[in-house]
Amino acid sequence: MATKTESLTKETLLDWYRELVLVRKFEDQCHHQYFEEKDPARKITGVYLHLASGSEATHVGAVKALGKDDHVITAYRDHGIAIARGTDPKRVMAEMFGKRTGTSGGKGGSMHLADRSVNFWGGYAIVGGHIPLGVGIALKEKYTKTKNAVLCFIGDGALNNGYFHEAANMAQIWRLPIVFLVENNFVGMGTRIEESSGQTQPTKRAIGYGMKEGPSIDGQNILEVYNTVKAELDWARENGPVLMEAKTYRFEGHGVSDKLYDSRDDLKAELSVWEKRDPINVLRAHLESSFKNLDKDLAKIDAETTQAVQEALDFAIASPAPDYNDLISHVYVGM
Ligand SMILES: Cc1ncc(C[n+]2csc(CCOP(=O)(O)OP(=O)(O)O)c2C)c(N)n1
Repeated sequence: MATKTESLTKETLLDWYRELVLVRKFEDQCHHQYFEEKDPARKITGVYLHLASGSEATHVGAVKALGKDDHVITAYRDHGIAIARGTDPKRVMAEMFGKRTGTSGGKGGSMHLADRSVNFWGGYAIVGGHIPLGVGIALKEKYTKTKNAVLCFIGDGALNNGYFHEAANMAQIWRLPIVFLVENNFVGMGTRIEESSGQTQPTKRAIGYGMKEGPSIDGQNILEVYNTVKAELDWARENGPVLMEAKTYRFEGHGVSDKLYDSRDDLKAELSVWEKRDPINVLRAHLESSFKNLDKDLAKIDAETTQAVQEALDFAIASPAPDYNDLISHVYVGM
């Protein structure tokens, strides 16, 4: 990898490890609450619950590369991105439960998490719909002459959506400070990239817009994600947009109710290969090869993350549901 790498302390790496584990446990709990919990009062409802287990290093590593005043926007696999950006897991869990204390007052749910206080602009269910919004945020930053940049996650499937083409072109014309990070998990719902895309190397699409073709990296390795995204954000601040790719995998189906891996031998075989590159284990192996006597630190992280998820769950369950006034508020801006 050509990117300049920063030397990272043991504390930083343990902190990232804590976040990877926290996000995995948080989503495991969401899965349980959505799917297996029989008591309606303790249930996450909704048609879909999209988990990102397997992709945590891409999400957490890229978000850690952002500066405080930078921005991030994504599609519906957004739980880990919110938590990595600093949104309290309690508010994220409350949003999953549709409670008033949630990040969007319970009106958004899993697919529409957002937290303006940390420049996390969502969470969008319409595939590709967030891409022009990300470009709009980058336009604002360029127009007001800041050096803040935008990180816009994009699924490989979303690259075929018209929103992407129009937004990418505008971003390049105006040389906007935005990194389009393609989270390539090789499938959109159950459709393989080879079946949906004439150009299966996502970064090559940049050429059609005269945009910088960014690197293609290992999305399972948080260090590589962090270092590369940081370098590309810095490039984008000065020069304009970049289209880069992190190769990663989705350990669950498209949504938790989706039994895709049970019915597709091709994907089942691929999954078993990617599971050996679980991003949590990749970072753990790096930590263990770099530092001695980590047992106590790792045990503490295990206990703390279990407790944080339990506290988030207790908070969500105990929180009030929205009432009539919530229903009629935030409908029109300025009313
Ligand atoms: C405009 C639009 N078309 C179709 C859908 C249905 N849909 C939801 S997710 C999805 C696949 C997207 O795949 P990708 O962008 O690769 O993201 P991934 O789910 O792999 O993270 C589709 C077609 C939608 N939500 N919005």
